[in-house]
Amino acid sequence: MVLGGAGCGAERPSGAEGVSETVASVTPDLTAQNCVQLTPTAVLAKGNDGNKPENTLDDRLDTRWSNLGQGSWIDYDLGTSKAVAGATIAWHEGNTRSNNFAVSVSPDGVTYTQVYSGRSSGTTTAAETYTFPAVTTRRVRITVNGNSLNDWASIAEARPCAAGTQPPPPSTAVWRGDFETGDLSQFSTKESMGADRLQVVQSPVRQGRYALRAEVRQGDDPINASGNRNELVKYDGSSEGTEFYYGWSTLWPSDYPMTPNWQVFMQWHHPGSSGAPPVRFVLGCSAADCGQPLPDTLFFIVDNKTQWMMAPVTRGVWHDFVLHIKWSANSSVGFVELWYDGKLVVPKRNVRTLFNSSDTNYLKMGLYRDEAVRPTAVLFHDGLVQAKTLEGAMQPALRAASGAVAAEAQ
Ligand SMILES: [Ca+2]
Repeated sequence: MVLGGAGCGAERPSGAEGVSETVASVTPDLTAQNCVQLTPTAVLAKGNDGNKPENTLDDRLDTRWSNLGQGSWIDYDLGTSKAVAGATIAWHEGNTRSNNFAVSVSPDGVTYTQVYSGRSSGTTTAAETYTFPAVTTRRVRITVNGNSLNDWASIAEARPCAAGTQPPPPSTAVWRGDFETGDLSQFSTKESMGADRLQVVQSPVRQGRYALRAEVRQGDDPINASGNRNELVKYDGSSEGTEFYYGWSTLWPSDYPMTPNWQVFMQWHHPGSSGAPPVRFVLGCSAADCGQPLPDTLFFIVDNKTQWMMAPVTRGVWHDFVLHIKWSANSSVGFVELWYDGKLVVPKRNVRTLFNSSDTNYLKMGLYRDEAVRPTAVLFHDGLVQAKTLEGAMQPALRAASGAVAAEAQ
């Protein structure tokens, strides 16, 4: 570990004063790999035991901030909004214990968006750099949820890391299904009983001018298969080794019939025609399947295992989803990560996302439900985007909350 900063004046070039000052202001404070360090203008923390938060900015590994308790946080103010893509942290006693922590960002010190969660290696007292997709933010907060030995949060040094100097690409979207064409032409095909079942409407909308109104009546069976459905299909290239972020929003109107039967509103289907799809979002579960009727519960199911469930679903308001997924038939290669209504609800988790490595899954959006459901149901989808980055798939509200630059081009 080599510390720079104080005492490194000799490293400054001896040229014009203006140049010298500029270089001095960006001299790294601590040695860290894969991190262009940003220098905070202020730091505060949720408590301390006498080891103050300022100690994480003094270029010394023998001083630290410490506070007892899961959920202890330390918060760095960059003074102005900057593009941030990571945090580098030298953990106190980092070679003897692994810390469970999260990084969140905020434009205003009020609203925070989690951008990273994980564990330190537990093998070094040197700084470790943890990266995440670039966001523009003023504050960077590290929240420590205990370590492998106790509930102390103890950090010797830490810095936010700048995003690369390259500007972000104008758009990371690889495909949009946001209905802004005013029709269904963004999709590959549809499985529908007729034009009245899958309609592009101008109200309600979540994004832009148009959204999808999907209706299913009992008996709707356009492909002579199990269940009732009207769904749009997109062949989106979900093949072995590919990785995408999908963002979209769904609205269940206030009169939506909540029944304890499965109702799939978004799925990625395998090439075969039989069996449940490998990735699906489902509303509701029967007593036969879940032990008790769960009529208003959301399920995120991958490889036939529930990854996340949430209840109750609030009807009458838009709900925002962002799914980060790597497609693989290898359960240690494939992964999912999910945000719901702006919050990370499934941290990145390895799981099999393709049934076979030769499969290419395809996306289906609409409504597909147990044929036992009697009432006619109408729901709305909007803003579907498939992107290479989190920022590219974030809904406007989430993007604003995170302070990310709205670099998406229509
Ligand atoms: Ca739209």
